[in-house]
Amino acid sequence: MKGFCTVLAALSLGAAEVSAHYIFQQFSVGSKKFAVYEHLRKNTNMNSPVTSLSSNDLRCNAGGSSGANTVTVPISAGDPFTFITDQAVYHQGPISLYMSKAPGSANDYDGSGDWFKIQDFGPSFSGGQASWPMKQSYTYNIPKCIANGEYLLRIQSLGIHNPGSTPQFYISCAQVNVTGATGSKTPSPVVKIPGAFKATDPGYTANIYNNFNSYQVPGPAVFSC
Ligand SMILES: *[C@@H]1O[C@H](CO)[C@@H](O)[C@H](O)[C@H]1NC(C)=O
Ligand SMILES: [Cu+2]
Repeated sequence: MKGFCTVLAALSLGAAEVSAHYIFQQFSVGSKKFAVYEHLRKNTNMNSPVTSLSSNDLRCNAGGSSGANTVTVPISAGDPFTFITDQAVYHQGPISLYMSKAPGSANDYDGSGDWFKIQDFGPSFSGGQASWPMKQSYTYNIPKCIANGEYLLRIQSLGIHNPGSTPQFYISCAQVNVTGATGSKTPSPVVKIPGAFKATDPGYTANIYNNFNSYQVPGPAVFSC
């Protein structure tokens, strides 16, 4: 896997400088783009993917268990936010967005509580070929019906480009303070991370190169208001 990625990176950069993986490192709220890692927890692994389904690093990546160096950003319910990478996502697979409410402040929250999924960016199919949403930015909106308060907002790119070897998780968490929400619904279904993903999930074991005509994104059903 390492070799494969290095070759890809070298090809795409065409230079001696070989970059690590794409990293979700920047966040914006509406059209306001913040400094790299200002509101995202910084990973300590150059975004070398998390591959263990039982690791706490699945929550907010290696180094992401603490928000001590991260500033929580206010966001109005219903407003758009964007996760931005340093270079476009280049591994095929789904992108998902999750939220988990901090019991107190987001800074102190390790992500051990309940998570709900608010969006999947999956493939589209045409003539037996899948097209994956591999981009440099992913935008969605904070649900209006959740409760106000501080949350971890998590993006996950699941790399399933090497069928037969372990799929890879590329993750970042933002810390957001939701205001103006109605609190009229309790998000469900919820899952724990780790725990949400199983080695038997069809969307985890899928072979994207062989008769690939449908896909079920791993994790819980998407919650919507
Ligand atoms: C979150 O918003 C509430 C309501 O405006 C405010 O009282 C609280 O201080 C905010 N928390 C942070 C970390 O900004
Ligand atoms: Cu890779």
